[in-house]
Amino acid sequence: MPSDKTLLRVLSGERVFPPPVWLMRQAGRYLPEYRATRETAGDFLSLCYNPELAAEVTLQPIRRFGFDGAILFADILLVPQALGLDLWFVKGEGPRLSTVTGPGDLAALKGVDAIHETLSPVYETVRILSRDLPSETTLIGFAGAPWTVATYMIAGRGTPAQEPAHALMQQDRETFEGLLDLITEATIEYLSAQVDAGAECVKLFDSWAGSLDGDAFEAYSVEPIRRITAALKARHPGLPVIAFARGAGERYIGLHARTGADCIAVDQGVSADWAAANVQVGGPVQGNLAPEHMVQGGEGLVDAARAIAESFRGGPHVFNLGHGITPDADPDNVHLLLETIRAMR
Ligand code: 1CP
Repeated sequence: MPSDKTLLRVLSGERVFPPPVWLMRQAGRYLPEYRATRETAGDFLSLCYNPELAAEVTLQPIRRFGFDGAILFADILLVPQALGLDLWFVKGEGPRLSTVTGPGDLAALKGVDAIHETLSPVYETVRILSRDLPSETTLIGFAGAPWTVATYMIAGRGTPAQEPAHALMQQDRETFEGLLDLITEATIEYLSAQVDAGAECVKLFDSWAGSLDGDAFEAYSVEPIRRITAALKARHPGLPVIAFARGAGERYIGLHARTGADCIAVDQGVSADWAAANVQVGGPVQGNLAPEHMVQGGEGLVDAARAIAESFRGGPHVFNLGHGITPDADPDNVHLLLETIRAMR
């Protein structure tokens, strides 16, 4: 019997039209119910580590919009915390972490086996969701890809061009590569535990892949993603993996084969027509509406969304944004997007 989960069908290579839809950061500050639950939790990290409330905010956009995929509510920075770094959020600014800038800091991190102690509430969130989600909704687990996670661990915060991570790569390659290896191993264990708890596919977010060039892109974005994907598929045969190497540009070509991922998520830096011709030939793609449309709405949103669905309609496509929905997005525009895509024939 074919699955009623359209997202899983597309990830397995089937063409489904109109395509399944979900949005990066679909649970978040643009939703009043999210802001209320976060208030109840106290702060962002307390929300991430409270399984009942984290499951609640994951379900909120599913109830409101009926997306085809539900992404676990958590954050990519929980892994650094589980490895022993301090993590906190400064209101209006973003995350702060204690840093890894040399061999001593790397040696002081916890071993991979220790991560579950911190991360077990996340697995409980996944268990609640796999019980409570509608049967047609696919549960997506996720983690940051090693390069992106490393950029935060090295800089101690988000940085516009990831300079501190590039500097460590040049000045102390052994520490840099040791850190990437540790994150890679931890991510395999973390995602594997999410799958054991009920995640039906997983996504790796390499949000800062675009700042790596040439050989560094292959060595530090592609190769860790390939290792994680291979290890997960060995343990969980048939598990679909989505890889998002944001900013890859023309290096999206061939990325299915180079990473082993089932689906490549593309950002709005490449056109949908280009991605259909050059990336979708390798397998399913996800993307790539510019998030600004969710703020602006109107005919611009309708036209751009239709054009993207048309561009990708010849092959397997998961409709999504090119990056996360922003806090100033209007929830009514999300309704408009879903109506537009679901009315297509
Ligand atoms: O104030 C708040 O409520 C916190 C805002 C917020 C939210 C809603 C953060 C802080 N993280 C999240 C949730 C989150 N983060 C999800 C949950 C599920 C969903 O998509 O609905 C996911 C998948 C992430 C992933 C994430 N966190 C990424 C990768 C994707 C991307 O957007 O590029 C990154 C880079 C982070 C780090 C992070 N966490 C939060 C912020 C503000 C940031 C970016 C920090 C920076 O670089 O300055």
